[in-house]
Amino acid sequence: MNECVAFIGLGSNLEHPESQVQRAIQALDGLPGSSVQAVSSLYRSAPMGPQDQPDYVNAVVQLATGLLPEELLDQLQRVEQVHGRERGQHWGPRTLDLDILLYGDAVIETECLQIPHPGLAQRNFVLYPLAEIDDHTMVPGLGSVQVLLAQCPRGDLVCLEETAHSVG
Ligand code: 5RU
Ligand code: CA
Ligand code: CA
Repeated sequence: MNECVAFIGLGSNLEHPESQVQRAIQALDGLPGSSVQAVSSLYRSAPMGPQDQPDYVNAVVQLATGLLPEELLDQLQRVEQVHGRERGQHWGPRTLDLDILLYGDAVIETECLQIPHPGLAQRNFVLYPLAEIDDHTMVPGLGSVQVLLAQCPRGDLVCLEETAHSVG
């Protein structure tokens, strides 16, 4: 199979965010033709964008997958549904948000999918956990995670537990 390494951003700020994220990591490992290769620590931070919502818990996983980007997106949206995600206000609170941050070195811009994820370089809650897994990873068009991280203030980001680890 033609396997690819993708990085997935996880976020939750409703209904026990830490357990939502932990369960989602298991769900990602269970996706067809996919396995989780590394998991970052969990991080807590105040909401960026609309502020009238609870703090978020975020993490990043490295996923080896045989799914194509569109297939992976479809699967991630299913997992969000299973976790009771309701489509409410744009950028509003959610039980689970799963974003494809990177898919190999692919650059994709369609109606439904933008890879690399457009907010990646500005979002501390994405860059810090991503760098924990592999700060040499290249973001197409932008450079290494390490360099982006050096330009991104840590802000109020709190690491809940140093739990980053490789799997297998
Ligand atoms: C505007 C700026 C809108 C940054 C969004 C999360 C953004 C969030 C999250 C934290 C959103 C998109 N804040 N705000 N973690 N998602 N801390 O996952 F990210 S809405
Ligand atoms: Ca999303
Ligand atoms: Ca998001």
